[in-house]
Amino acid sequence: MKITIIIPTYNEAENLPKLLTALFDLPLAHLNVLVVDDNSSDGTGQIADELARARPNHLSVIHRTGKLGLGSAYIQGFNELLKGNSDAIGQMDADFSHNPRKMLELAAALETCDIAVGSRYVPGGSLDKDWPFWRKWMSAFGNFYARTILRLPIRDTTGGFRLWRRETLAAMPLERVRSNGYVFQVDTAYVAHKLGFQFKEVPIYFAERRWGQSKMSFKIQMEAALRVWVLPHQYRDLKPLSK
Ligand SMILES: Nc1nc2c(ncn2[C@@H]2O[C@H](COP(=O)(O)OP(=O)(O)O)[C@@H](O)[C@H]2O)c(=O)[nH]1
Ligand SMILES: [Mg+2]
Repeated sequence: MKITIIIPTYNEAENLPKLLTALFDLPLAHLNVLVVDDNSSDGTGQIADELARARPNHLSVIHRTGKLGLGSAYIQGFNELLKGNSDAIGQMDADFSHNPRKMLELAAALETCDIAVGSRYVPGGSLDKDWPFWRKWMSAFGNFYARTILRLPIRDTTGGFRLWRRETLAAMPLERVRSNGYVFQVDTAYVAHKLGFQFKEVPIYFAERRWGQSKMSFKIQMEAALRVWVLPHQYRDLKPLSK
């Protein structure tokens, strides 16, 4: 199975080289990475280019003009990879919140489902042990909110650690996805669910980022809170695909 992982980056110069080393050390025979960098001011894009020169067949980089958002970075990455020959397409953050070794478990889970999801909210999953109570509560509430309103069959709806079968993404109307912040994860899970695709959740420990700053903002949270109510209307025409 040829897996390509998309890593969106915005100011991840410290994290990206270490993460790529960890990923390419995994015992996965055919692993590629696509970095989508939004013209980071800390030089992440140039660092990615240098690393790509060292691994021309396994690492490629898309450079965008500025901070255009996580959702649009993934959509651009998905569209690019759907032109190629990857069997599975992954998503993960650049900041080590997602343990690269868990990609092995996601890959194993994908054998028997359409989308494997790294999950903080199934037994065995958890949030950073040093997070204050209010942060844990906000995260849990956001998940409960989206999952309940949209009747999603997964516990972790906002996480960004996933592995998709190529055919699943190819069947999705990606050009209709408008969510750009972390609600993008909810949006794509909702579309996949409405089309009848099957998920499997793999428990993960979500660690706080080791270097750099979070790009989470009040604006991104408001987008999420409101968009959850718009999605059922936006996708009211979607029906399970007959397999
Ligand atoms: N290309 C791109 N990447 C982004 C953008 N916003 C966040 N990211 C990346 O998305 C991932 C998750 O963002 P992060 O700030 O860690 O979010 P948090 O974990 O919720 O605080 C990281 O790899 C970021 O570098 C963006 O606008 N464009
Ligand atoms: Mg993070």
